[in-house]
Amino acid sequence: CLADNILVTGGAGFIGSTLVRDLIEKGNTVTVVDDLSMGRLSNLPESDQLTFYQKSIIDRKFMDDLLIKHQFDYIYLLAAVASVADTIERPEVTHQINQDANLWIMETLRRNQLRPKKVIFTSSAAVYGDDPDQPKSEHSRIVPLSPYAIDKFASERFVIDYGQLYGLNTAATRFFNVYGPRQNPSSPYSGVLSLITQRLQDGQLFTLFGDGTQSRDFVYVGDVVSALQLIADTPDSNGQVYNVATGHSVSLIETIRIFEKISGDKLKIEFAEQRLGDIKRSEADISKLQSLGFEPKFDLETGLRRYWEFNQNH
Ligand code: UD2
Repeated sequence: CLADNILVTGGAGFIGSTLVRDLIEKGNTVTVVDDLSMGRLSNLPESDQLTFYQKSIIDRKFMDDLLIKHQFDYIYLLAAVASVADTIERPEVTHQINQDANLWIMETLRRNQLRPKKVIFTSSAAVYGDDPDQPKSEHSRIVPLSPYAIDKFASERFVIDYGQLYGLNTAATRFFNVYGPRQNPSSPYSGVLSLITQRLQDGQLFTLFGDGTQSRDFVYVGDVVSALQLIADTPDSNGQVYNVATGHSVSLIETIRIFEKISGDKLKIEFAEQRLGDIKRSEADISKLQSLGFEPKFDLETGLRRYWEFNQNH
């Protein structure tokens, strides 16, 4: 998709900014809307191909004007309150961001007969809840257990059904545990690998909730960004939802061991009670994404090494 005109909501965040950087390197023109609640301006590159608006996606007038003015070729919907805990604290406020704002964007496209080549909504493995069946395929049971998961699932359906009902090209992704450079470790609910990285660097105590045998399908952000663009560029993805992961889960203890090997440091661990609602194991079946030609390029060790080296240099 050379030299396309692309919108990324949440483009200053961890995953969004990695996508934006890649899209710009490929010669595209990119517009980012981000309220900088979790994202950072410093995540974004200096580029005359980039336009940045510090705005919330709940600003309907702003989003209308933007969508009508720019007539984007591709729209990536990444803006969200990404902390599950935050959505449990403030369900109504976060609902406006995680669901209503996305619905409004689809409405604006419909009412103005705007026809991007693809609209991609980014959802989460949270929609699978704590159902113990593993690995999770896109047909697995949906068990949303938090406002976050409910809004993610509803937005997925809205975006995909708008495609079917009103002739828009849409698709959705369900991210598993994404990690890598620029992940923000500022909240206790930030991705565990960003917290471990920080603890390895500052020598402080890392609190491990549970016994460390819980496992996750950790996927490197570079692979996530490749998957997003593959889905955007594949006509067959219309109306489809895809797990984005590696297809392999690794226990937290094993992950820490790999990280210690890479960093050459020993992580200081204190054990604490397992987190309420914590899932024992999370692993994806990625065969649907593989059928589009996707293969993850970074196994956990390779990805962690990249992540570690990035942090040493920044
Ligand atoms: C992930 C998503 C979350 C939601 C959920 C759905 C991230 C960052 N979070 O939560 O948004 O989609 O999946 O299932 O991707 N842990 C510690 N110490 C810490 C922090 C975490 O031991 O300081 C443990 C935690 O209890 C869990 C594991 O590490 O067992 C992973 O935690 P996480 O918050 O990175 O991700 P997860 O899978 O709970």
